[in-house]
Amino acid sequence: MRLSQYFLPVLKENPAEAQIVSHRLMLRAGMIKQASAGIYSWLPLGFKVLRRIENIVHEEQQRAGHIALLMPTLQSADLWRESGRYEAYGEEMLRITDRHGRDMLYGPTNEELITDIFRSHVSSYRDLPLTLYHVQWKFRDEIRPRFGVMRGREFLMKDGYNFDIDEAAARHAYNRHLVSYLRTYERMGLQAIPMRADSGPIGGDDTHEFLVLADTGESEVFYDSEITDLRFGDRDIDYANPQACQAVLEEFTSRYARTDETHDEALFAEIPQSRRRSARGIEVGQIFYFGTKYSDAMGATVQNAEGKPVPVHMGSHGIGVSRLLGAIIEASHDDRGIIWPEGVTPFHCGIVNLKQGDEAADTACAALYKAVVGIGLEPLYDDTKERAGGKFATMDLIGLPWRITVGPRGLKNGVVELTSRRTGISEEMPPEDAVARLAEIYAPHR
Ligand code: 5CA
Repeated sequence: MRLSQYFLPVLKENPAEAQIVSHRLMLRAGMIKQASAGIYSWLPLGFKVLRRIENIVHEEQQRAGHIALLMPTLQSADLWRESGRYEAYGEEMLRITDRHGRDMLYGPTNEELITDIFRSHVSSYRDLPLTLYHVQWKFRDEIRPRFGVMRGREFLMKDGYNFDIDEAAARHAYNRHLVSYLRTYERMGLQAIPMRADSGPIGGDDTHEFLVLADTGESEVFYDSEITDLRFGDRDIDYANPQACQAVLEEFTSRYARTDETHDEALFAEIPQSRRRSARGIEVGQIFYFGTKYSDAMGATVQNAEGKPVPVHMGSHGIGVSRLLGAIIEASHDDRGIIWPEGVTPFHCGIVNLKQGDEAADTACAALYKAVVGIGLEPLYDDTKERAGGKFATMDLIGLPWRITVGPRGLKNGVVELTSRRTGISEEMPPEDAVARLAEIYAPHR
């Protein structure tokens, strides 16, 4: 993409309404625009990152054997009356009446709708296990929407639902989700720590939240510092193997890590003092096992091997897709702007032409652009007439992890400059070497 042809409405000034750095930087980098309280338009740069995050979520869900579908945003109140949650959900549910006077709602979550799909089409244990998921907009009429996309009213969530014959199979589904979430967040350059939590209006008694540590996080958390040394890495896990998934769950949940709702002072005190931490965190996902809560209420049964009808065991599993943009920026920025991890960056590199209109520089930039596209990467080429300082400031603000700077002086010696946004280190090299380096850097992210 050439910047002169793109739509990147960056702001020079800090917007007064933004209280935390991610909100400020998303507005300044022209990624989002507030449409009304807690509801945002996604401008091209923000939309690109949102799609990258969503794609990683899809890839990792499918790797774990989960199946994508798409349910609507508007739901009938009748299903929620069956589960008993229509009244219980409270003020956060946006209730709507259609022209025929029918009660509808904008879905805050989808347990009822998915259970209805399941009971209409599945009747035998032979069709299990089954995990269905979608990535869809949700609406929760939060009393205090704030911090931009972090606590929105309309937000994008991946929500998945498992259906299993018994508790053991459902626990495997829970563990499988935990493993796939660890992989998902690490691909986005994040460390998200599973912590024992409270299940709230979703229900059930087994639940973990995934938290990214950040001073601006809304959750208070308590943990054993040893947990921050754990990495999932690129292990090749067999998701169909219950023992393998259980072992990962044990590795990542055996140390103390809890949100304030489930915090236990006595247990916490058993950790050596030097390892006790209390901090703040951003909740980027949550997994639940709730057994037969919804299948009992809504009559979702299957015939077991003996031909007897039994209620299915279920869980639900959510990832805050739009919130993740804020969480990644909170974890990865400096005073000049965002620093995107390679896995989610909107463009793979920036190309800065120091002297637009200079024939050698223009030709070299055009050739570089072609070469970067040729290896399957997306560059953002600043071909505007802006002075060099302004071009650098924009690139730093929008946070592309790599920048290639092209100027007449370097070209005389046959070199361009490759700069890392994270370290600030620049290296001179021939243009073809810079392209080869980018290919190497991005190889693990394909
Ligand atoms: N049905 C379950 C799992 S699918 C569920 O709704 N879980 S949840 O309530 O924990 O939401 C899942 C994730 O959505 C949360 O972990 C959080 O990352 C994100 N989320 C929840 N509320 C908001 C909000 N108001 N703004 C942005 N993201 C949110």
